[in-house]
Amino acid sequence: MKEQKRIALVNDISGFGRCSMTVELPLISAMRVQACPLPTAILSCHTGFPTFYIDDYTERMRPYIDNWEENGVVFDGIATGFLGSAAQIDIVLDFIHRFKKPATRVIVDPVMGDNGRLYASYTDEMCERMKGLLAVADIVTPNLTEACRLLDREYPEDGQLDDGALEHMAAELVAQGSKQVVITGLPDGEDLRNFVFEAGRGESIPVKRAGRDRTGTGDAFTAIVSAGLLRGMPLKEAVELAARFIGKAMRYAEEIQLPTNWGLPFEEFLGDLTK
Ligand code: PXL
Repeated sequence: MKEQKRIALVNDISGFGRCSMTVELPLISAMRVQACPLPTAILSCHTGFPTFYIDDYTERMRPYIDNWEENGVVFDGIATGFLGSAAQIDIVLDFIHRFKKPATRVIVDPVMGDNGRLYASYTDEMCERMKGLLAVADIVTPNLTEACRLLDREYPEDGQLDDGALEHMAAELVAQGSKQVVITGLPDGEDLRNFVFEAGRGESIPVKRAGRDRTGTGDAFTAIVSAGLLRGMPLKEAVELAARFIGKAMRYAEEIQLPTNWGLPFEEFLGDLTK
């Protein structure tokens, strides 16, 4: 019998700047997976703007989740992203305990920082709680900054690590609970690579750098990989699809001179994901 997969998305809704939920929803829908938002906060613009209005949703998350349970909603996947406080991480852990069935894939993108620095909102307590989230994850997708912090390691000054070192890090992350790890957006000379680790082995997948770093690329990456996995794609194939899609949107963003905090003009390329 044909069936459609369904994923819960735990992330914020930022009205302008194309990150988190507003990126995940269209990309996952384009990949024919049903996407169900569980908002963590509502922002006018994401935090990469000079000012933003933020409505923290922590207090409303529990009754929202209770109602999903009352209605018997079931998910094939749960993907977590930007979380605003330690209390919120506890709520997400409880949500996963209640909704994770044996076949549910839990994808944790530990959105904590970039370029060797944690986001201003990220406290030590949140870092410790995030480690608890790794323990219930099937797949984690940190960038190098996040992987280093989760393992209490120094960020390498130039951001460069060889595959041997990455394999050690990924194995240590797997020891914290997940089965698959992708360390994303690694600087590789002039270009980038993603490091995919599963079944005890790691592999670098090179990617051509396509312009300046911009907001929302990590969210697009996790969205495409999550939907790909739910649709039965091997992890490496899902990572390659994500990297190709993001590269195309990044090149177009440079062509139309889009400010980096306006995110990815992914709307132009949604058809690539529907194929
Ligand atoms: O793309 C990660 C992200 C998610 N959510 C909010 C953000 C950012 C990055 O700046 O500000 C609110």
